[in-house]
Amino acid sequence: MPAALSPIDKAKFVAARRAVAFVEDGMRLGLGTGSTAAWMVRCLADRVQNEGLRVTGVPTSTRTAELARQLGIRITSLDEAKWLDLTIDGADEFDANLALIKGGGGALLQEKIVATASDQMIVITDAAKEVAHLGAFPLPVEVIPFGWQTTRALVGETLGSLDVLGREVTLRMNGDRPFVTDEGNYILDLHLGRIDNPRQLSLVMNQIPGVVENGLFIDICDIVIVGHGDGRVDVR
Ligand code: ABF
Repeated sequence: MPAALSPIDKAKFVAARRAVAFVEDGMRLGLGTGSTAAWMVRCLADRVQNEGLRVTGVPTSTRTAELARQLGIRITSLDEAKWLDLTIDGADEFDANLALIKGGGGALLQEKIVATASDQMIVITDAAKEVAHLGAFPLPVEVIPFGWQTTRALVGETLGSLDVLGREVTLRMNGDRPFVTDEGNYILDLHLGRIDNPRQLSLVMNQIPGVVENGLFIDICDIVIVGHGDGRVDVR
């Protein structure tokens, strides 16, 4: 374990290290995005270097691809890999049903495609991500730039039709310009506070013209590993 980690970094590190223990020689892996997933890539690289573990990784963002390359992990495309044995990724929230909100890092589209194309998904988190109800974290919705303001209005109307009223829908910014995803799309953040029916909301959101994908992961995550600042790890 790296020396002098802050409690939150130790929590992320121990969760990442526990997840990497599930990796077997020859696996095709989905490599997640975010600070916890970055610890996973580092721990995986250690096993590759020290044990000669042979794995092929499909990154879920350019920043994960760059980190994996730097650390000597063989990477390929999802089209090349076709199907994956295991995806390990972070999350912004998870509930008792292992439903997730993801996309705070802006990579939800590739993350959901890669996680869905995997036999198993392990989410690595810290205790602060556990919630009774999803929604305190703003729900990211990826939209194409064409007509995004109309799409935002339709999202608001759709929320109204679901009696999710008076909630703010904001365009995610990067400084004074819109945040742009690896696919060149924009992200709307839905400040809902609480999502009572995440499955329904996820299905309805993706019917809106202009919406590409949303950050609700329903029935995708198989295992959640929760790290703690004292070094403890819970596997759910
Ligand atoms: C990524 O991990 C995103 O979907 C999610 O927003 C992020 C969580 O980041 P961190 O691990 O830094 O809290 O998969």
